[in-house]
Amino acid sequence: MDKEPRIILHVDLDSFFASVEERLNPELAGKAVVVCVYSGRTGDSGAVATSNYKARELGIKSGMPISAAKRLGKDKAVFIPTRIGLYGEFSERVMGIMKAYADRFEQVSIDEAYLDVSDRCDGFGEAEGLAGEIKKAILEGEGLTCSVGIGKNKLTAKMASRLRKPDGLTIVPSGDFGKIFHDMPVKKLHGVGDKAVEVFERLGIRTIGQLASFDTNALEEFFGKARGQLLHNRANGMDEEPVEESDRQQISRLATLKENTRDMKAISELLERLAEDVHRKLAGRNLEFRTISIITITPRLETRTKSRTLGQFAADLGTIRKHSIELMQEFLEKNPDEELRRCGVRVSNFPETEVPKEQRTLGGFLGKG
Ligand code: TTP
Ligand code: MG
Repeated sequence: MDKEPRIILHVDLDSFFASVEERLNPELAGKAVVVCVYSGRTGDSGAVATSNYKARELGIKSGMPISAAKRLGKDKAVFIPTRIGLYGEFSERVMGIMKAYADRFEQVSIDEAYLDVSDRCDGFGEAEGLAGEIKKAILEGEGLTCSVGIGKNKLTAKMASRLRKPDGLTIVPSGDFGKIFHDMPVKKLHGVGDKAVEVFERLGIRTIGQLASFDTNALEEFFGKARGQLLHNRANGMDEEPVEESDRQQISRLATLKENTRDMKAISELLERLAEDVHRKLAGRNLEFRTISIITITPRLETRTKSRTLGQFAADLGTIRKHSIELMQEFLEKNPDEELRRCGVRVSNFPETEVPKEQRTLGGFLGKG
């Protein structure tokens, strides 16, 4: 089946925590600002959550120990502690603004989201205009700038948004992925982590272009069939992941793991509990479902969903349990560098739900999630 061409936007707020602080405190204007997670009792233990672009010029970056950042920013930068609740409120309002511009909307972390605008835009030119409107609405509404990437899939849009920051707007026309990203280090390919990079180094793969033209069979040998194929596709700019709506009619339960982990035993214990909770709610409302999803949240609060649509309606606990565990195994296999902080189970696609027309056009992607 031919798939409809898609137009996807990826929106990412610029130096988010620092920008909120600047927005609320005019005294910070023009200064290098570093927002810190102070972890211990001693003065400077902890890490930098983010820094504004002025502080980045001094070499201060996310994840750096506060003590190291203070050496670089001595007398030049302002150091402030995080106020997570506040950023959450800004995030919710910004997501609300963006959502209004999308046919399908998926929030991926506290400051980024994917918008599928294929139905409302006729071509990338129109999408560029829409992106300009979104940037203006966020700036006027909340006083924050963002960077937008436009591409034919989530992968391209995400990588495009990073090309020009802050306050950028970048289109990667269909067919240009190779041209634009060919010479970039392979670690810049979204979804490639440190472990994969180690293997690539041994194979002599340094750039995205080299990975794109590397023998697929050899990749499959080193990474397993699914992951090898995925890496090959992604290096060639291919990605069919749908923009997953997060607010369809659904029943879901999320919980936090005892510690950040990718240990399937610990994760499945939690999934079993969540599956039972979801099943109880489902039975309470006397509903059947056709789509089952797992939700994964990394220590950095990146949220992803993996879904599967069944051939027929189901309502039993065994089905929820089986598919959520299988989906999780697939997720961990495809993301060998990710640990989980939280995870969740969700059922949706109930019989009485009118499936909106635009979701039906996604039929070809459902189930692959
Ligand atoms: P990012 O979008 O990765 O970073 P950013 O918005 O600060 O900067 P950029 O302009 O490059 O997008 O992350 C969003 C927020 O998440 C960031 O403002 C603070 C928080 N965060 C951490 O707390 N720790 C981290 O290591 C990172 C990368 C982000
Ligand atoms: Mg950001």
